[in-house]
Amino acid sequence: MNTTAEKLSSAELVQLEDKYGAHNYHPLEVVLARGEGVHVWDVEGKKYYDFLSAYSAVNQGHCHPKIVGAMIDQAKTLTLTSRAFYNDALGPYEKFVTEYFGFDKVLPMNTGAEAVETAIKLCRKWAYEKKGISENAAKIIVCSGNFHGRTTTIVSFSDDANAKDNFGPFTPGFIRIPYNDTAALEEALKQDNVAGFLVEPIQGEAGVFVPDEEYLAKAKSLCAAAGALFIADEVQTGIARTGSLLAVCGNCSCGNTCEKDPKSYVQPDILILGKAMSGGAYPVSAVLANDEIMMVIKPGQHGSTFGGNPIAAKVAIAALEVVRDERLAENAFRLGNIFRAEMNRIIANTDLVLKVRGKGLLNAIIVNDTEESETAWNLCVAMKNNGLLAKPTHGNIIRFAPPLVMTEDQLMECIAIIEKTITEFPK
Ligand code: IF1
Repeated sequence: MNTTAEKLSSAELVQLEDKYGAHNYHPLEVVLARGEGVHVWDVEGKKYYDFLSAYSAVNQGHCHPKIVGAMIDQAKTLTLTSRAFYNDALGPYEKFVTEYFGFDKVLPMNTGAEAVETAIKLCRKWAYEKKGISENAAKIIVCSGNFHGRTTTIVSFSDDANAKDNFGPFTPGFIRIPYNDTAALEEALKQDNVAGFLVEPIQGEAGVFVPDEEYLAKAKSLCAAAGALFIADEVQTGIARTGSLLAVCGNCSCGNTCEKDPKSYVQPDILILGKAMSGGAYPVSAVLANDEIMMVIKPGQHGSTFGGNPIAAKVAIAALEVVRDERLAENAFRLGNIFRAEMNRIIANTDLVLKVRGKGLLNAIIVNDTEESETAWNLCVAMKNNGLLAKPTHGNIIRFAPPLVMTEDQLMECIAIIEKTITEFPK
């Protein structure tokens, strides 16, 4: 087989992955070859609406020309220096990103899981050196149903058997409490040696679970009172996805972590970002904190060969400028309200879907069947055939997360596809 000259079919490409790749995913059977804005095309040229956005990494739309342009320019100039030397892109990026999110310092990494690991290390070091917790005793509170990535330490505090089983021995030092439960948090914070509380402002993998309105603010104030760090994992919820720049901005869609609505903005002690930091063009993640926390890390104590490389720096600036210039938070806020209203209208006329929930353009529908059933999967296959790509999570939940550059007309077209699929779905 000539892999360069010959154009392979979708079926052949699926076979190649099956034969030569580890089977650590179960993809929907569609092989994508091109993307632009809210659309992707498969190998045979069929066009789809992308309603997953690479798990919210492609918030700015596929192949955004400004982001791709920044990447190409920098790729031709200087790609990697390592942090053994300074480079001319990192400093300007660090100034930009810290001002953008309102923190003193940033620690640049590449993937979401690495940024979560960074936050855990930072929290522990702070606890030993500033809070005076005795060596190796620090504990971090986490939530049941959490998803923070795939490293050994991160799966150590997961309660998802599939993510965790037979990957032990596990890293100790975590206390797990129910999500959206401030009484449980208050109780856990009474334990000795608590260094911090790591939380997703909306639980993604758990099925887009939006906590009560007051939850994050209450959690932050409980942490502050107990002298524990409030650590927000916004890898999935951040960068305008939920209708505000960050999910911790609450209901303010102004696009900044501003003080315009200080009632609703809950500033984390440590903020974790990834995915859409680059608009999906490049792996870029970041940990943000103020000096009294970030400065506990000294040279040689943490880092990454690629973290903060010149391409990442230029790509992230472009991607965050797109979010601001194109007012993506506001668009996600507005379209999200329309989407849920339309879903509720559809739900009123069908037994197949029980509920829609979410915030901004991070939403999910609950399919009226068991977690073990194939119904949600089959619905996704039918939507794919009708030209829209989404993926089930936890069996009976379908996540809907289109790129935030979508127009209202496009959204209405997508809603028509979803409605048609549900209406025509065999009972
Ligand atoms: C996969 C879900 C999304 C995350 C939060 C850290 C990370 C993630 C809150 C790690 C990653 C992913 C990874 C992706 C599936 C996915 C996901 F279904 F699991 F919940 F987005 F919806 N914190 N989320 O959501 O980031 O190391 O992957 O860059 O394929 O496992 P990463």
